[in-house]
Amino acid sequence: MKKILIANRGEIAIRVMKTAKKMGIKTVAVYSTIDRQSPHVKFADEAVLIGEAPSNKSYLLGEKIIEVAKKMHVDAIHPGYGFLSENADFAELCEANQITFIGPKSKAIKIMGSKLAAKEAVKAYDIPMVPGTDEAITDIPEAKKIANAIGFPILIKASAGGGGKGMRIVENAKEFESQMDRAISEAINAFGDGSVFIEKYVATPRHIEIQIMADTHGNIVHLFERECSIQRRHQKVVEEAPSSVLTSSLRQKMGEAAVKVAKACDYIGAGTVEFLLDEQHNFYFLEMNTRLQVEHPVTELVTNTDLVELQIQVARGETLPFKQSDLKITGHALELRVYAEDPLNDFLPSVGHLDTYKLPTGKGIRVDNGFEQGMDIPIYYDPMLAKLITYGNTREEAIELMIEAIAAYEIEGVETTLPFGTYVCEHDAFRSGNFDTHFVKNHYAPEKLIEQQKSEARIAALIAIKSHMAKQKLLRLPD
Ligand code: MV4
Repeated sequence: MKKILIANRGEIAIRVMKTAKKMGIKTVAVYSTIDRQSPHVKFADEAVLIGEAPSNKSYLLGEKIIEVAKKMHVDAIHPGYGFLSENADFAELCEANQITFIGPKSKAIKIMGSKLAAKEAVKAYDIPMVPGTDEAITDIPEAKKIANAIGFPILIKASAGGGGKGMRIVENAKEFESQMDRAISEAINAFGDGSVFIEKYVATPRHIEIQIMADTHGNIVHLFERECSIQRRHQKVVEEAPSSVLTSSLRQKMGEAAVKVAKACDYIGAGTVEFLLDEQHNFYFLEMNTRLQVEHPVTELVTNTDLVELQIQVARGETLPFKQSDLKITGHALELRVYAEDPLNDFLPSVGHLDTYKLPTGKGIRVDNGFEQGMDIPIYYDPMLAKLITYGNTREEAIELMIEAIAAYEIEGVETTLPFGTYVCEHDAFRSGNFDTHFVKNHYAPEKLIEQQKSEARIAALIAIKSHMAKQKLLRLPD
């Protein structure tokens, strides 16, 4: 593999190119008109304009990207996350054109893209799943009987959904029919597929996901968990590894279950198996993400691996360089997604100009960044500027370092989630490890952030006055 095309933009395109360069592989960037001057274009060895700013006129144009790949004689395409990364047709199109898709086979993408197909595939593997139905509901009265047997509240989920899209909570039997009608018509509208199923609603879960890696020789390992419960409307904001609630025995059980899920769909490459963990620490398989995830760096830091390098090695047909027993967790890593969103204004996108943009540096600090000072933030794409990642010997160390790194990160011109990161890191519920997927809803309000910022400003002022007075005293000492 001498040359790869990265079918993505921003921080992840750069992240992938860094590893490619380290491995002596040439890189080709693709870009839209608005991204002409973007860092990912400058970072690549070669770059090709593929279309207009809207994603469906550039980064989502699979055929156009294949055409560029052929013209540039690339051996493989890395899709990053989002865009074409979980598009089974695109994976197939790559292979049909003798270009390696750095990811799983289209069959695995297809299975996991359908929640019902995923349940069907893992059925024979003894994977714990939330009580519910495992076929599309066609008979509503029959489904209501099942719902009554499971007990309310229940959750209706769209088979074609995922990542929280197409879900509906039903509190009691009275609402069942009307909610079911709505869920089906929403699923038809959103996904063109009205298949829905029901599950018992797990009210206060943690979201724990397991990173897996599989080669083409039948070896599958897991690289332990990431705790992703700190999210807002299904958008993760803070992630960490390891989770402070898993015992080593639970970790091993969840890891083994994740490996079985990968086996069930003949998985190849890097993948993530999502679980819910309830208050009694029962875990349930939710879905599998068939891509490299945004939050992969926390796993890299605690396992001392390079997941992109492993993806490329596997895509070249190499055997995984380690066995399960070679892997262990060392230290603790935290990731904050730095979005150009205003935490004081309902996290609305705060697009604009980056008047000042300076990254924090230092031991234990990693920034996976896609932006630079002087840039405008395009309105067309996800407003994530960077990921701020810290690593320490302990969770406390990683949290303290995160607070320091946020303070050293200089951004002027747009509002960002940096202050929200400080808020989370200083919150007792987060620090104690005692939180669930409702953390933001339960513990965050803009007023609290303002209050925290005021009290920090007061403390800073007090420290300044104290040190000023101390100096005055020293100066006065001679009299
Ligand atoms: C659930 C659930 C409770 N009970 N399923 C949301 C994303 C998708 N992967 C599945 N999700 C959920 N499924 C049952 N049976 C709660 C969620 C959920 C959630 C899961 C992980 C992280 C954040 C979440 C936020 C709200 C709901």
